[in-house]
Amino acid sequence: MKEQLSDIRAQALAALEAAPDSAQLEQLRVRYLGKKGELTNLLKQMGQLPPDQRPAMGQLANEVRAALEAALERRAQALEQQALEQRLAAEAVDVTIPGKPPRLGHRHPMSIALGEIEQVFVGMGFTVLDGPEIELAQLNFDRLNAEEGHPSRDWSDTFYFDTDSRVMLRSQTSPMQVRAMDSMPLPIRIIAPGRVYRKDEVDATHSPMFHQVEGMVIDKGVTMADLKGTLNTVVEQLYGAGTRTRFRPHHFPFTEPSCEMDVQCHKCAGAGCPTCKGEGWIELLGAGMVHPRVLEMAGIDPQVYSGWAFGIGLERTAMRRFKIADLRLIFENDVRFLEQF
Ligand code: 2U9
Repeated sequence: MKEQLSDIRAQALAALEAAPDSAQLEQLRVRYLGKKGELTNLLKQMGQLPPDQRPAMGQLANEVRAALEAALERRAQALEQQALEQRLAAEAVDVTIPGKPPRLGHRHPMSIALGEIEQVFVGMGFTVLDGPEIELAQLNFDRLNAEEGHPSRDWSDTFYFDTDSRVMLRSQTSPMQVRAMDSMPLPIRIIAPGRVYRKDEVDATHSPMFHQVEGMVIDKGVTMADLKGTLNTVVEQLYGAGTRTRFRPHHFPFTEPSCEMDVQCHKCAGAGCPTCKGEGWIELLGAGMVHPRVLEMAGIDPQVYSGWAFGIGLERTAMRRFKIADLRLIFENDVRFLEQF
């Protein structure tokens, strides 16, 4: 029996040590230590031994059992460790692999052009205002001295929401200046950039949605000299010192007197070339002294206060600035176009 015990011990220890995985380890446990296992079976035969040999054999059997259990435990731990190492190796992240660089976007040319204009005006103490694109015709037309029957109010020019022409997509950002006059303390120095809408067919120079920047100053003693001085300064900051300008008389319902401002063609210095269509000058913006009736309607006394205002189309400015030939490119968002800025 002693021999049998040491055979089982030697066999079992060798088998346990070589068990390739936990399933086979479990099979070995059942085979040697289970209820019907080899060691258990042997112990059952202890009764047949002479009584004086039983204690020694019992002790030996217990030692074998303890040795097998310890070997089983060791092997189980080793297999567990092995499995963990395999998993760690398989799931390892190589932090030394270079990352994929994110594709950086580009600022849209309109956004660049607007940013430049805003920077100049903010530098002169103007506040930038933002406001609703769905407006009351009251603020878009009436309060700007374009009363019932004015051609710009026509259904063929304006996007109305209702049949009695009271709510519309703003056709200019001027209602923002009206809102400012109604809500801000005087003096006022503001610019109002944003989208405006007019019923135009799409082509290389027209779009039913485009952008304007309008601006307005209201204070005591403001004159046409302030208008010209300020706008000349803006032009010099945008187009370079010494850029020449000229002012031509014009008509707008909301300003009196009104004018248009041209800049001298940068290509030919006024001589006339294809860029300025032989004119020597390029039309830049419209402006004028805020109409006394517009001030009155806002509850501002035109005997005490006066103001000047201007409006500029942003797409045209951006197209000139970046030599963009077709307006539609600005709105199509083709990355091959946008990547160039
Ligand atoms: C108030 C009073 C006066 C805004 C002005 C213009 C002249 C002008 C055009 C430029 C090209 C529109 O985008 S465009 O088609 N605008 O020429 N706008 S003065 O005058 C105002 C605005 C608000 C209360």
